Amino acid sequence: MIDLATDYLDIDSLLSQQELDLRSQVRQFVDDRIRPNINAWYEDAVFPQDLVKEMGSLGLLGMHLNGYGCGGRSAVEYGIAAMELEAGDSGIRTFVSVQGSLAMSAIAKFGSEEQKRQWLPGMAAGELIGCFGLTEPTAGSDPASMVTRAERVGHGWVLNGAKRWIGLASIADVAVVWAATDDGIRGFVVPTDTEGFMATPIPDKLSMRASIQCDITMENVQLPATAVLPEVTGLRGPFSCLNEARYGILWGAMGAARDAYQTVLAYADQRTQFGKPLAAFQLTQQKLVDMVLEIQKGTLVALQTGRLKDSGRLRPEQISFGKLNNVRQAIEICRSARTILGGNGITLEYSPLRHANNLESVRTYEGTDEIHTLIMGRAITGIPSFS
Ligand code: TGC
Repeated sequence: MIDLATDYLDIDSLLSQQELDLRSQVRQFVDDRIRPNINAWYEDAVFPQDLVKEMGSLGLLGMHLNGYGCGGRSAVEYGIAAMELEAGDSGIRTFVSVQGSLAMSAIAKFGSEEQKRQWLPGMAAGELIGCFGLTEPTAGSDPASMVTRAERVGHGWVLNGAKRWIGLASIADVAVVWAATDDGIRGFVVPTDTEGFMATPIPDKLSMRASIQCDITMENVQLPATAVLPEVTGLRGPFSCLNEARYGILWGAMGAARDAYQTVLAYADQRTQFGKPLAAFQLTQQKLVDMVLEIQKGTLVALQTGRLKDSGRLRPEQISFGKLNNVRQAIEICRSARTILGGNGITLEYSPLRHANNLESVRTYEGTDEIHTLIMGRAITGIPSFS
């Protein structure tokens, strides 16, 4: 019999045995390796780099890509993994997204055979770390206004510019950097030890503390002709990679929400006030029910989005639906969960406020709430409001 507290609509019955097995495997990894340590990593602002190879061994890096040591998993399987990882912490899921959906997918989609052979197997194994440089100090929602430039010099290229909020850049071996050229925006595969390339972690974050986000500066970074991603010109390149990352996020956010809900469901059962458990109060039950409604709806949105993706029918505008809805609802769920915890909810002992703080980054990167609203508005009305 299904447990209504954990799976009210029996969504598990929509998953295959292979999908359920993968979920169990990633959930076990999160229970064993992330949950016991996450509070210390968050408090100390540490990204657990020693987990990278373990995640590679589990097949979590570039898991939805084919060949070159990648997992060849379905979009739904990738989403399920993102959900379990983000139930642990958004910072860990972010690493998997940046590595697999951004850096690796850019090389897999648009790279030369030589670039794929050079980078993808090591990145899939977690032996090499990648990052993805699109956002700039003055170009966030509007990447078309980027000022980073690549000039052809002799047989190669010279890169100059700056990027900001670039996940994992200070520990990355390779950066996929998008730059304006005379022919339009192009992607470049840049080994991070190239002279003139520098990545500096952004300090004092109140969100995503168990992860690393960096400023990058590039001063006369000299690259060979073979550094350019040959198969794409224009913003379609980075946007195609953002589609992949946004897709993972709409699953991941529901993982964070689920963890917050489960935390306070247990707490409300144990914690007694006015002579009865918090769970017996009507106001608490309303909060818990609202969480179940939104987690179940959001999970169905994620699953349907994944099934569309696996059948080759998913449109970017449909990804915006899930990214906007699921992250927005997840933040509300985590904040509501915090209120059930009372004062205890402001400590790291309980996960909801950590998740809510992380989700502030998640709602901002890969397209803000506002951008996804306007993408949907354009899809519905046919009228672009940002140009
Ligand atoms: P527009 O100029 O009309 O289109 C440019 C070209 O791109 C194509 N395109 C897409 N292709 C694939 N997927 C999508 N989702 C696409 N969206 C647009 C489009 O067809 C066109 O192609 P072509 O061949 O005709 O030139 O641009 P737009 O008007 O469609 O887009 C406007 C807007 C606001 C939606 C877009 O600029 C946008 O999405 N802005 C948000 C950017 C964003 O999400 N930035 C966050 C990046 S996160 C990051 O950099 C950090 S990485 C994470 C980490 O390191 O932690």
